[in-house]
Amino acid sequence: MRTPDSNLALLRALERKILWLAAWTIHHANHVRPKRDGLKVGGHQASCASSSTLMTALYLDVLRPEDRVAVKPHASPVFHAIQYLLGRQGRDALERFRALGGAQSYPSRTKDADDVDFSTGSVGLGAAQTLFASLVQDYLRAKKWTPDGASPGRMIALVGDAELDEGNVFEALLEGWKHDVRNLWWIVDYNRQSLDRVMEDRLFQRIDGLFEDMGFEVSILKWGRKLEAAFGGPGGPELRAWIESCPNSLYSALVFKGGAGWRAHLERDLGEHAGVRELLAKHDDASLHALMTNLGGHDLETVLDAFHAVQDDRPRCFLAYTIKGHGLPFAGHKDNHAGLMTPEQMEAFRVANRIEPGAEWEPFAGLDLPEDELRAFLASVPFARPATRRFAPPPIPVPARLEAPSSPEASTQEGFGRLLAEIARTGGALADRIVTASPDVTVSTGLGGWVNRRGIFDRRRLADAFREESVVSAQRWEASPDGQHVELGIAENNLFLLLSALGLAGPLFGTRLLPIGTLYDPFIARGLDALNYACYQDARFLLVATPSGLALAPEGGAHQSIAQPLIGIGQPGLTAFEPAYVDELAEILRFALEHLQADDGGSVYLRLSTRQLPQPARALDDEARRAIVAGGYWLAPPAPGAELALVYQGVVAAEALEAFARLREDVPGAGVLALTSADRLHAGWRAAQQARAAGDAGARAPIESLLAPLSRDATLVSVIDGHPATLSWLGSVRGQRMVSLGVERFGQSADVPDLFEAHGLSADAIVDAAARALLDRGAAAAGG
Ligand SMILES: Cc1ncc(C[n+]2csc(CCOP(=O)(O)OP(=O)(O)O)c2C)c(N)n1
Ligand SMILES: [Mg+2]
Repeated sequence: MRTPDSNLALLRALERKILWLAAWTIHHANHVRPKRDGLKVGGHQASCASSSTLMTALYLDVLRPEDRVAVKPHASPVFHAIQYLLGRQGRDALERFRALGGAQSYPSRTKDADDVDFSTGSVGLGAAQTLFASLVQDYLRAKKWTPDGASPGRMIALVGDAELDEGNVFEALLEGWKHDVRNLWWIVDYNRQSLDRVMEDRLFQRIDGLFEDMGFEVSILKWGRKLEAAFGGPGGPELRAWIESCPNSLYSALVFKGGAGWRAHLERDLGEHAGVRELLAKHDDASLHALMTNLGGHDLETVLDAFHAVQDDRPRCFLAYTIKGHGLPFAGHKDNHAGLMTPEQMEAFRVANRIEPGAEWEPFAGLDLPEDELRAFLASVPFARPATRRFAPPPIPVPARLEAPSSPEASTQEGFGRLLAEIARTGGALADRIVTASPDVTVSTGLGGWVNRRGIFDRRRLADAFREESVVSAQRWEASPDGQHVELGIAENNLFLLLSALGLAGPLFGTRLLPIGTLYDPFIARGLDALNYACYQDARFLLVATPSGLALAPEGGAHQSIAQPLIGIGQPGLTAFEPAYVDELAEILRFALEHLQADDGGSVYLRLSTRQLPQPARALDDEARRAIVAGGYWLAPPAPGAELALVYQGVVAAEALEAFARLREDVPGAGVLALTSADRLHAGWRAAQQARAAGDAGARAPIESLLAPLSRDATLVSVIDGHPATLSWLGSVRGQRMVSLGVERFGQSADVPDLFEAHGLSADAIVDAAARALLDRGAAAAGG
């Protein structure tokens, strides 16, 4: 449906206002608000200017409440300006742009008070996020988990052209094609400038072809109405040929120079054409400049027509030609990315907008339309219709115990597979709302049993050809809209972005999902920024990383993860566990499924292993279960005042226990501390310190209680199949001597005994380390 002409005038006025407010917000933060640290506050006036027409069209005419948008990071002030006009953002937040509690530098779901659908900031991720959100919407619709009759929202990314340099964008596009995603719009703000430079001229052909190959319908918004009209008039064909062949860098330079620059070039290159001379004579410098910069992405009608022309749910790419800094003094200048208007330039811009001094924040100052008309229009825009845009569905109940068939020897990976298969078998709401995903490592990470029961998700129904042909296989891979496993190609970025979208299904679409993603532990590093992004948005998911560490042995050094436990500690929004035994895992998995759903919860990372360990024959009581979730317990309790404790996390339990058996005679009273989560214990320790600092003298952390039975000058020997710094902080809890064993250099192909010996994780190495520490301490005591 075309936008009525009566609305166009209002939209044009508001478009100007939005650019003003965005530029003023940045200016105010940099030049008006008092500063304390001498740092430039920043903000991107040029990036805002190139997006302001596109965003005006979207938010004030095209979007419906069910649509979801990832706004180009550097257009954050434009977004906030629009929200301000719609009455959804306070002036105070704009005045505090980039200050504590104010509007964020880049749109943030969790930190901004207005209605951000997807956080952006790390370029490329927001775009890919919309693609996976559309897959999640399809998943929910296939299961009829969206409200009856509700039309699907469009998942829209407004991206800078340089975002298309990020590899994760292409990984996502290919995956989106495989999953036949729908209702996805990517709008490229094609200003042909990145941070450092002006782009290659022929790039758009690549972009165009690429999107078409990936199943997108591409609309190129190249020329505005004025230019189109000029092309049809005298000198039009020559002008068109000239501008079509004008290199991006020259075009940008002339945009910066303005009317006189255009005239000089056009006279020199096309002056022999009478039509062109006639055309030039019709325009003064200002109007010639306006004509030559009338690109599609700055022409409101062109943009609106393109958006409104879409009648189907095919994925769309709009390549909107724009000018970085359009309408501002540094338009087109190659160095404008971080450029700020000077106070003098801002003053001239204020005058040009007919805004009185002191009225800079007034929503309607300087507009030549009646304020009540503007207000009435803003109140009536479709996007502003009262509607829930952030849902809070109730939690899915998690049973008090998760159980699975046990065996005397097992790996945590097997245990995970069995627990999940058991949930699948039992059924019920919990089983129905779990959705799993894996980047081509479904079976090798233990999800085979789950997939056999719950099937693969696909919008179409696809038979398993191997099964139909009676080829024997343990795996059943039928795909259908009922399936609950999303099989991805090998791209860890995609896994994390899908988990992020699945983990936002509750707030975005009103139906809670419990996403579980599996991958090999070392390859967390491949998608780390996307994982960080998912956590930053407070998406909730369970990450199961297996196998891990040297213990995956023959696969070799590039597969043996080392630093991942430190990621587990260091990553906000993600709680890391590394259990050794399946009964611990069962309790942790139960906790995780609740933690994903708790208001003050978060995502969970389980570092699991393929190494089989003898399982303890024990029944865990409530206290033991609580301790496992809190992060640790004494597997062999120390005598009061003991001089030595062995501390382990994960699969090195076997080596720690063997070392303990050998040390026990010489060091009676020593204990073995089993840790399931250095991350939880560390967080608890910091929280207790902070609580005490805040006056709660009785605050005590679980790790402080755990270490309390030991002598003050006891020695702790820790061991982990990962970086030793994961546990080395334990020595500071009570000021005890600490020896931390772990992995500090790359491994290689070998078996577990050889690797553990080479890296000092064997029982021998643990005994040696303990003996040496005790000797050193004795010597120090004798000397002192
Ligand atoms: C992953 C990542 N790398 C680098 C940056 C720093 N950076 C911010 S914007 C930008 C260039 C953006 O250019 P473009 O996407 O074309 O945006 P626009 O021209 O619209 O400002 C870069 C390199 C970032 N934000 N994220
Ligand atoms: Mg750009």
